[in-house]
Amino acid sequence: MLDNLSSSLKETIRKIAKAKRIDKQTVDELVRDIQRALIQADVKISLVKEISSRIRERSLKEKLVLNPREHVIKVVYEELINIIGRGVEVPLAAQRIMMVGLHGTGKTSSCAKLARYYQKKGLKPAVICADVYRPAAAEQLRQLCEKIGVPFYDGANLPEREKGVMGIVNAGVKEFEKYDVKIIDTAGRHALEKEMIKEIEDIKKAINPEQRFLVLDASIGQQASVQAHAFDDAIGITGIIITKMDGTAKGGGALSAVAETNSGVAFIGTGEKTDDFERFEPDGFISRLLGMGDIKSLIETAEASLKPEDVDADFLKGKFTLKDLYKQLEAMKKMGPLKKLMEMLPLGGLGLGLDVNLDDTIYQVTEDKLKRYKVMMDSMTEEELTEPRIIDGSRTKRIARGSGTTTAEVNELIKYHRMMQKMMKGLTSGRGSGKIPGMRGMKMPMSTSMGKMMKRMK
Ligand SMILES: Nc1nc2c(ncn2[C@@H]2O[C@H](COP(=O)(O)OP(=O)(O)OP(=O)(O)O)[C@@H](O)[C@H]2O)c(=O)[nH]1
Ligand SMILES: [Mg+2]
Repeated sequence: MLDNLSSSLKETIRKIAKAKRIDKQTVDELVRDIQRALIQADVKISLVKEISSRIRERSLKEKLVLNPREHVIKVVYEELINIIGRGVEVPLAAQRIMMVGLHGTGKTSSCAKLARYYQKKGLKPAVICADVYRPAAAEQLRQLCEKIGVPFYDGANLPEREKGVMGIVNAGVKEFEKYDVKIIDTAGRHALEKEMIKEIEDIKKAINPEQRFLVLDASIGQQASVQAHAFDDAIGITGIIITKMDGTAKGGGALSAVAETNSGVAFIGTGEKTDDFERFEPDGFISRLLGMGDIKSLIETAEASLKPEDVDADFLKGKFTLKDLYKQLEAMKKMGPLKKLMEMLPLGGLGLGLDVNLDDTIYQVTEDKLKRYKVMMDSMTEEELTEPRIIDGSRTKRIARGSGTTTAEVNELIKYHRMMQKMMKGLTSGRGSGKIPGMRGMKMPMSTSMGKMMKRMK
C-alpha cells in the first residue's frame, strides 16, 4: 500500500538519521525529497508547497525539546498527519449505517468488510441490500455475507409492489431489529445524477442512519474531494472509506483531498478479501509509512519526562561523572521500561545498528543490570561519585560489600562508566558548532549509546 511513497519517505528519514548535522542545506534536501515523494503520490501541488514551507520553517526555527534529528522527524511526521487529516471516530455501538458512492467504488465489498469489522469487535451486524438495479447485486452481497456468517436481507419475501428501494430498506431495518449494526448497501451510478442523490436522501430521511459512509476508489486521487463535497452536501457524510489502496500509487492524493473537505477517513480497503480492511488512524498510518514504531508516544513520553534540568551542568564542561551516569539512569527510568523506550526510538529499526532489535532476555538482563548499578552507586561516597578515578581495589571491595554485590560487578560498572564517558566526550566535542547535539533531548544519544555499550559488555 502506497509502497512508493513509503519507500521514498523511509529513505528520507534514513538520510536525516545519518546526517552529520541539521542545517539549512540538510533541511532543503529533505524538503526536496518529500516534495518529490508527495507529488508522485498525487498530492496536490499547492498542498505540497504548503507542507514544504512549514517543514522548512519549523525544522530550523522551532525551539528544540528533542535533539535536532528527532525534532526534524517529529516535524515531518506532524506535517504529514496534517495533510492526511484527522480520521474519524467509529463508535462501537448499536447503529444504522448507509453506504453510498459512485459505481464500482467498492460499496458492496465494503459492506461485508464492515460487517466483519463489527463482528470481530463483538457486535452483531446484519446487512441489507438496497441495490435493486443491478441484477447480480443482491447475489454478490449474499455470498459475501454467507462467508462471514452475517444475516442478509434483500426483500425477497416482500410482495412485488413493495420491492422498491424504500420498501426493502424499511422492511430490512424491521427484520433486523435485534441486530446491533445494520448496514445498508445502496446502488452506485456512473455520475452524480440527480436521481441517485434523491434516492439516498430518501433513505436517509426514512431510517435516519447514524453513519453515512462514502466509499471512494483510491485511484481517483485528487478527484476525491469533488465527490466528497457532493455527497456531503446531499446527506452529510460522517466518514469515508477509501478502497483499493493496494492497487494505486495515487492513494496520497485521495487521502489529502479528503482531508481538505470536512470529512475524515474512517476505513481503508487494502485488497479484495473481506479481511483486507482496516481502521484509518492517522498516527499509525504515518508511522508505518515512515517505517517507524510508535512515534507519537515516543514524542509525548520524551517531552513529558525529560526537562533540561535533568541534565547536569557539569556535563556542559565536558565532565561526565558517575553522578551523571546516575542521572542518566534516573532519566531513563522515568521514561519507562528500557525495552519500550528502545522500541519507540524514532531512529530505531532503520538499520543504523542502534540496538532496537535485541530480544527480550537481553532487555531483561539490561534492566536488572541498571538496577544493580544504582544500588552500587548508592554505596559510593560523594567523592567517588564525582571522581571515579579514585576507586581503587580496596574501595571496590568496600562498595561491593556495602551494596551486596561482587567486586567483579563493581568493576563492570566502572568500565561501563568509562565507556560512557568516552562516548559523551565524543558527543560534546564533535559535530560542527561545538554545541552538544540535542542537549535538551539527551535521551537519544544517551539511550542508544547505552544500548550499544551494554551489548558490547555482554
Ligand atoms: N484490490 C481491491 N479491490 C477491491 C477493494 N474493494 C473492492 N474491490 C473490488 O472492486 C470491485 C467492485 O467492488 P464492489 O464492492 O462490487 O463495488 P460497488 O461499489 O458495490 O459497485 P456497484 O454496486 O456496481 O456500484 C470488485 O471486484 C471488488 O472485489 C480493495 O480494497 N482492493
Ligand atoms: Mg454494489
